[in-house]
Amino acid sequence: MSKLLVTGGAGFIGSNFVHHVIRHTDHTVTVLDKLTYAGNRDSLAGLPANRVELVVGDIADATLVDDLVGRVDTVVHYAAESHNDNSLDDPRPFLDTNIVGTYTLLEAARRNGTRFHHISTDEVYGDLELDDPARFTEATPYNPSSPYSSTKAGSDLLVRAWVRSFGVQATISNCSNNYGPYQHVEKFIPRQITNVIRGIRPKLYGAGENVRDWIHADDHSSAVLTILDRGRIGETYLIGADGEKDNKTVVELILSLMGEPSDAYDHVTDRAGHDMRYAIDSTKLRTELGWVPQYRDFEAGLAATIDWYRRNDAWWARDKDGVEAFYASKGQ
Ligand code: NAD
Ligand code: TDX
Repeated sequence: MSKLLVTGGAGFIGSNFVHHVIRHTDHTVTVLDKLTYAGNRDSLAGLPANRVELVVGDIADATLVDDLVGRVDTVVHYAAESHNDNSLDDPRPFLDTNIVGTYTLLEAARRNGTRFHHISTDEVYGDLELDDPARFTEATPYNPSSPYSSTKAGSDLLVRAWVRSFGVQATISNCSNNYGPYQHVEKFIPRQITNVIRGIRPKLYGAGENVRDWIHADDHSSAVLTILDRGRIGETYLIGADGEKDNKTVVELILSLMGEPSDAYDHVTDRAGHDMRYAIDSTKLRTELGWVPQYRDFEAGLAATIDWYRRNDAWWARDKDGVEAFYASKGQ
């Protein structure tokens, strides 16, 4: 049994990880989360109080972080400003949380000798052409495009430097696009599902040819547990489940699963600097650590996600109007 500190555990992937840990291990979890617009304490509702504690605070608060890190065996660092569109509007919080926050956690892990796992994204590698046979591997050079992905790249490099210079016991994972329950309605899949529920037409940026490599959040969680169990210190592991789909295909699938005509969507203003394609080669994680994804049927996973949003209107309704007003102001 281990004591975990999960930063950002009230966000989308962090809360899915906390649910996964409670279901599949006997670890206890302290969540450190600032509860920004993206954090929601209701995402942790129903979890056992003797195993999950929520501390509301900032990962850049050195005193708080040092105290919490000193009380656990392992830090799993999910907290971040995570949305590309927001980073184009106001990059500053991305620097504060993704760079300074990660630095603050690393210093605490260094002082306390605590095992550290850093959660990152495939976006640090930039993008691929649609017809490129290549996929990202651990050896792909960093080439981030947006303020979001550049701050995630910076945070990854800080982790590598703290391993090399100070001997911090850290691993890194870079995962592809996640879908599943508890994802904020600003993101692509929940935005379109909740649009259809509200009678709003889904909104596709540009031509909708951009490709994302979808993985269920629960598979991301099992991969992270595998790395915590068997990962080699100082190593990076790419996490992906061979789920490449273009955005147009995903919107059309959402519409048809929800009983609407599959062409009932609008093309809107494209994202500035919009990455064309992400694709992960997760051979290292699969062959060295023996990880296998469980959600192999995207359509079934998407149908279950649609069902979750239909049943949990109260979880997302508070955010919907504000998000749509923000996008409308940008012609999106
Ligand atoms: P999210 O925006 O849903 O959640 C982020 C959480 O971090 C929120 O609960 C928020 O309140 C918290 N937070 C933000 N700033 C904080 C601060 N200064 N101190 C403490 N807590 C703070 O994000 P997500 O989609 O769940 O992403 C989680 C992590 O996974 C991020 O590091 C992201 O880069 C990475 N990632 C995401 C995806 C994806 O598809 N969403 C894919 C690969 C990697
Ligand atoms: O309304 C929309 N219409 C649309 O066409 C929105 C919100 C998005 N899109 C497109 C943009 C992307 O090509 O859909 C794709 C997915 O968009 P997002 O959900 O914003 O995700 P993305 O920018 O790919 O980044 C996500 O995956 C990698 C997460 O938000 C990041 O945190 C993670 O690092």
